[in-house]
Amino acid sequence: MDDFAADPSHPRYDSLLKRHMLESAAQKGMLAGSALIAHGRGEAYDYLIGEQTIDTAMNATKQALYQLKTAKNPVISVNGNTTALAGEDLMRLASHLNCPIEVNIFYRTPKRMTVLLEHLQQINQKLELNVEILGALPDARIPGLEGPRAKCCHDGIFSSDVILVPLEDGDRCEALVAMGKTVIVVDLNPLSRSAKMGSITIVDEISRVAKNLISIIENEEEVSQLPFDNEKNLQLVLEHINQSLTELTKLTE
Ligand code: PTJ
Repeated sequence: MDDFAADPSHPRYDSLLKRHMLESAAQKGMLAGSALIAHGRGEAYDYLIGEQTIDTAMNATKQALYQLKTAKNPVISVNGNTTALAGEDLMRLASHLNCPIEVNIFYRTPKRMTVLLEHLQQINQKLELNVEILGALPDARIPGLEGPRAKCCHDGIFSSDVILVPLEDGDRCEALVAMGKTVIVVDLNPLSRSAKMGSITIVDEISRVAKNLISIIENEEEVSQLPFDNEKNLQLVLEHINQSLTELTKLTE
């Protein structure tokens, strides 16, 4: 990758690579000013989770995939950080699901929208995909939200019954749930408003989630609907963090 100097044998290689991907995306104008702060918060939670997909996150991932596969109008909503870290895999996922991907950002500027839309279009060409990329011409609004963050596309987010919204803001997540949608959140912070508001919350790092979804689909692994309680799911994540911290405390005694 361009000027990335870290060696794959470095123990923190994955983390350094993600930071570099975000730095490159920032230079291209894809990211919000606070994108790296948001990533840092995610990294802190990931450290506590053990930088791995824990069982309850994999279970939520499979339930999410079941919902996406059986939806009438599924859609994948992406922001700056998500596009930078998992753009290619989410485009592959959209292609498998035959659904649109919509650029929908919190800190909306025409310049960022253009750069993000172009970036996804380049992925379409590079991977020879034909994914419908929405967001350039918003023609609907999410009810209950003020300002530019309410903007969306009628044929994408507005009409969707199941929506995958990684790293989403709590207010918008709440507004999407109020529209009656099944809202699939990806957020490393199990205590965030979005995590609590979502119908299914995958507490895992977005690039790992995207890779897991692709691997389940490409290995033709069956996913079936099982009873899913999001509060219980978040409780299990907190118990995992608690357990990890208890074990770490023992090590320092
Ligand atoms: O591109 P925009 O304008 O839509 O802006 C995107 C950000 C992420 C900057 C914006 O939505 C924002 O400020 O988000 P918050 O409110 O900081 O929330 C981001 C949440 O995502 C936090 O709870 C983080 O813990 C979590 N998070 C950060 N990086 C990751 C993550 N979750 C999963 N994978 C990550 N890589």
